[in-house]
Amino acid sequence: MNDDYNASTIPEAGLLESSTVLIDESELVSSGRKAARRKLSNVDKKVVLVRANPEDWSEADRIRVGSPSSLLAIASVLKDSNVPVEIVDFSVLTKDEEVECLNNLASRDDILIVGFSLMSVQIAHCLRIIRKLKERRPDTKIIIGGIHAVLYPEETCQHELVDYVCYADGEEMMVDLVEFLSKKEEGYPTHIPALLYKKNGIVQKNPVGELPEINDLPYSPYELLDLEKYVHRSWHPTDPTHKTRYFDILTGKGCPFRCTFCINALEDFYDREYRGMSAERILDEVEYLMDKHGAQHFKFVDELFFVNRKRLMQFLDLVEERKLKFTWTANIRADYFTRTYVDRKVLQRIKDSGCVFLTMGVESGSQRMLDFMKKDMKVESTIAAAEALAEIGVTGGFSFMYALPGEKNEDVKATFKLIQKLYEIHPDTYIFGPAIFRPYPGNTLYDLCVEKGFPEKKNLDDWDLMGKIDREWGFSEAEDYKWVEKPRELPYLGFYGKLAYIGVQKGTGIVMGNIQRLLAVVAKYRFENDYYGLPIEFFLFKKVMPYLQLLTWTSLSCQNGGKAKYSETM
Ligand code: B12
Ligand code: SF4
Repeated sequence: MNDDYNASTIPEAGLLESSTVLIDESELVSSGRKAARRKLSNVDKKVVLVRANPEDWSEADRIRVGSPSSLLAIASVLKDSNVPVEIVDFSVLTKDEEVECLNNLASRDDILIVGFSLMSVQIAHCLRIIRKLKERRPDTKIIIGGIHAVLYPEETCQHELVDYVCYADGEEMMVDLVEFLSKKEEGYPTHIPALLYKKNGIVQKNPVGELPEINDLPYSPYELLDLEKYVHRSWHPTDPTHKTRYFDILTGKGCPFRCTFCINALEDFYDREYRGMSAERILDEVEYLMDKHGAQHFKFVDELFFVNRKRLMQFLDLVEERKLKFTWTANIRADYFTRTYVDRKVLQRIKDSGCVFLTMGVESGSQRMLDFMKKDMKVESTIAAAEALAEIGVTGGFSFMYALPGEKNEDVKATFKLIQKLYEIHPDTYIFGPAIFRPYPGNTLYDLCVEKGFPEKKNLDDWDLMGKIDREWGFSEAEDYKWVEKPRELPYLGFYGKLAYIGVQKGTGIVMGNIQRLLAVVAKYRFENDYYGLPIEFFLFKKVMPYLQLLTWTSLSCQNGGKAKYSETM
């Protein structure tokens, strides 16, 4: 292995090395072997797996959506066990297609069970789909899995329209459930791990059981998707010239860090353990997708692709050995750019292996706020990351948020100053946000927000916010941000800060770019003087933006919730 630790010239910054979490190689499963999976016979009805649409997604968002990785994982094992399975992804359907698809689903009598993978923003749409299905066919069995079910298993199962809930990995348990339902035996599925069900109206919860070996999972069955709807994407968020044949791959789960706004900080969330595929298994799937589907670009959607350095080095060695030619993007932490982790030499190898874009959650330019959210990161680490990326010539993506409890105006200003600096260091930088922080359930920061008066949602129906979710605030409204002095001004703060400091991002159209340049001077004055009286520029943009958005993606058009946009990059 070519791994010279000391050859670097990378500057050290602050706590860089101490915050890097290395995972022992023994925690990785050995190689790309396939488990001998049991085959079910006589399953004559289908499993339909559904991704509902987040309510705040526009038609423009839909053309950028990644593949439904959780459903693909469940489908891969069902398929391997001879269970007929379909995936219906409402995220890529137009409004008209959606109506037709729903009517079609509700009229079918060949469905054994319908499964949803649920994020909190998808609940409103999911409930509408289930209602329609149950209205037409009350016997349709419904199972809910996904992150919301993991966070709120009992509350989800209590819902009258829900029959089953899976609150951990669902690949193997779904096969057990299909077997149980197909046999039409009396009794309850007491033997199926990670499952909740109702017995005489009372929710029952089975233990999690053993989690499946991640390396043993079959490849994602992309052929179950209407593939052409996903693969024509640019790896750059605003620059369409980087359009390529784009595939999402998940190569590991979990993260050992403890950022208080993230679900991974929950102690009982899979024990915060990282489970990663071997480099060999990853590249076997990469090669398979290149051969079978003509894949050219891969986004490793893991929250932290780089958490295991040994795997990273094996990955780089194998790409070279196999002479593979593809491009890729992944999430990294800014404090990984150190002499002992990703030094210049390793970064050069990363670039040579096809990496074009590295994204990282920076969150804030204020050290006080970084410490508050237990990011375990120094502001200097982000500067060092931008310097390293600039030197090697890889595009950097940095995401930010604001409006956290305890945050002051000067903290937000520090964030924008940092953004300005990142551009100076590395002009080929993309900034996600800064967006208003969305308190998603399942982490300690959310609990703090609730303590401060953020309205808590107690059951699935409380999340049924159809028509009330917007891109600015997510599922909240200004009044919910009790910890902010003038919450109604939050959108202005972000808007004018972006105009003043982010500048015109790559790929922005000429018209839009010139409008932004013109308004930057006014924006700077407003932002620096905290003056947001008569924000006509803001309203003008909001009116004009939807039309301009059709022409191009711009930094200002990406004004959705902080956590939401952030989560795409981490
Ligand atoms: C990859 C990813 C994406 C991908 C793909 C999303 C998808 N699957 O549809 C993309 C980039 C498209 C994406 C987008 C968004 N994401 Co996202 N994403 C992730 C990430 C990093 C990994 C999820 C994943 O695929 N894991 C791999 C699979 C195999 O594992 P899994 O999801 O844990 O699923 C297992 C079990 O939960 C269970 N299971 C899951 N579904 C089902 C269904 C059934 C029927 C059964 C039986 C079991 C089951 O079995 C699975 C296999 O073991 C998570 C972070 C995380 N830790 O989960 C965030 C995360 C899920 N995303 C999040 C958010 C907010 C979003 C967005 C709303 C952001 C936005 N506004 O743009 C969008 C919504 C997109 C959409 N159209 O649905 C939040 C959700 C928070 C919440 N409370 O809901 C998370 C948790 C990030 C975070 N830290 O906050 N995301
Ligand atoms: S924000 Fe990123 S680094 Fe922090 S715990 Fe979540 S996934 Fe890990």
